[in-house]
Amino acid sequence: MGRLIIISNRLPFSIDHEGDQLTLRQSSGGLVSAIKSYFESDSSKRFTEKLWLGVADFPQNEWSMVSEQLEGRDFQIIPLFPNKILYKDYYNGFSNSVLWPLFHYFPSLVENQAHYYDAYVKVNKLFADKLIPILQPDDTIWIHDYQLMMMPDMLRTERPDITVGFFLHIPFPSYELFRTLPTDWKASILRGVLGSDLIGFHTHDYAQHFLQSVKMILGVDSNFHNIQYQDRLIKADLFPISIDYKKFNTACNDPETKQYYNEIRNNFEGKKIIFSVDRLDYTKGLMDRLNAYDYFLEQYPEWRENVVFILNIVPSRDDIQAYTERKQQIEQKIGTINGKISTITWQPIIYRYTHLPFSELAALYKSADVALITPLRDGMNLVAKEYVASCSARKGVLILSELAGAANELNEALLVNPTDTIEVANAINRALTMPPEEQQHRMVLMQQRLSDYDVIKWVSDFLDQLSNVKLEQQKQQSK
Ligand code: GDG
Repeated sequence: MGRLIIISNRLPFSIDHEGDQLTLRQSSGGLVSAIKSYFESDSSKRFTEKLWLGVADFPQNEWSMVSEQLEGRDFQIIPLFPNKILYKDYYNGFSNSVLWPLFHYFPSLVENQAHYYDAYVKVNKLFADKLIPILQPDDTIWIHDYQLMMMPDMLRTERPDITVGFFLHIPFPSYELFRTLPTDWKASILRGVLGSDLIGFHTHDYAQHFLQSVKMILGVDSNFHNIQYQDRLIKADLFPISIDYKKFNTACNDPETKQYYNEIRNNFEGKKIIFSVDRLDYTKGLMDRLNAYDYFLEQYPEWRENVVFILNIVPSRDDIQAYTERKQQIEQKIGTINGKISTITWQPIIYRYTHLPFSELAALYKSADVALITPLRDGMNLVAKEYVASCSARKGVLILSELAGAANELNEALLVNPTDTIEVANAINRALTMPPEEQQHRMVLMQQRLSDYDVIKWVSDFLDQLSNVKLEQQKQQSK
């Protein structure tokens, strides 16, 4: 087996500067944790080398210092340094002001600007051009996410025989929504993805939406998950991403996490804890969640002073207007709720706008009696899975939006429509009063499922399927 090349918009680490010293900090997204866990596992030994291509968050003149710090790692880094203006139009522009809102069913936030599209094509080309000269025939290339949907075809055009997988981490919207993109753009995006041999989605619905768009826009039919396109077999299938189950399940063995846990429980002794953590994003349903909690406290006043909602919001994309406006609205709403019913000794919402260290996040997961996870749309939502894995005493209740991909697997959660204030408020009351046996029953089933299909299985499953597609293609060609 040859080399494995992972490609994502960003490299899996960022740089902290302290005086002249540079330190590397691993990024905390789901993809990075998944791939890192796989790289560290025995399963990855089937590849002779591992490489990661992505945009660097440091200037080009720091690369030699950074590369010194990377020595001894089990994978090589290939950094890209695109021009800042071009990158902004590609990332803030096309990726996050066209594809992100459209694919999450927020068409009114889409800004179809031609220069955003042009930048998207150019940056995808930069990625492809960086890779093509160093490609070897037995490389396995795995491209990730909506920022790089055109890259597979750009590679295929230059090297028709390569092995390329593509995985979409966000929903693929229904055809009715996807078709609202300008004609050339939507066709080019689909053709771009079809440069892959295997195309992965989190859920069956996303895969079906993609196949329907391919049929309606390009006139290309599919047979179950198989597409025959330009004389090549391509598969579009589902691979629900998972988590490092063991890491979350055993996190509380770490002394620092244990200490945080004890502090949290002592601080809120006698009170139930509801917890949520999300990036600041309009897709996460923060405003609807706050409305539901507000309504819950009105409808069930017996819970006042007996429950606390720890709401952690992680800064994100704060140079896009749609994000900054929402931050103000959310903080205003939190202030209104706290101002309305706090007492001298109790505050209904503990709000923080920060990125938590892992040990604190793990302690909060374990302390929470209820996790309230109510995105308006979410490709998967790993926080829901991490919470379930962290409840090692097999207690705790997950309230989960039915519009998150994770709802397909975590069906023992209390599933809610995140915009239905009354339903969410009632679910909070139900979760807080759920008998321990029922909590345990639901938790055990969900934990079993997650530990059976953990993140290493997810990666291996995708890569195995990718080599199977190549074998099937060879069989077809030899007929
Ligand atoms: C995409 C899709 C899909 C969050 N806050 C903190 C923190 N996190 C970590 C969580 C979790 C990850 O970030 C967020 O998980 P998401 O599922 O929301 O994933 P994203 O990477 O944002 O987004 C999403 C995912 O890809 C995977 O395919 O599920 O639907 O949008 O792992 O633990 N980690 C730390 N402190 C925080 O404050 N340490």
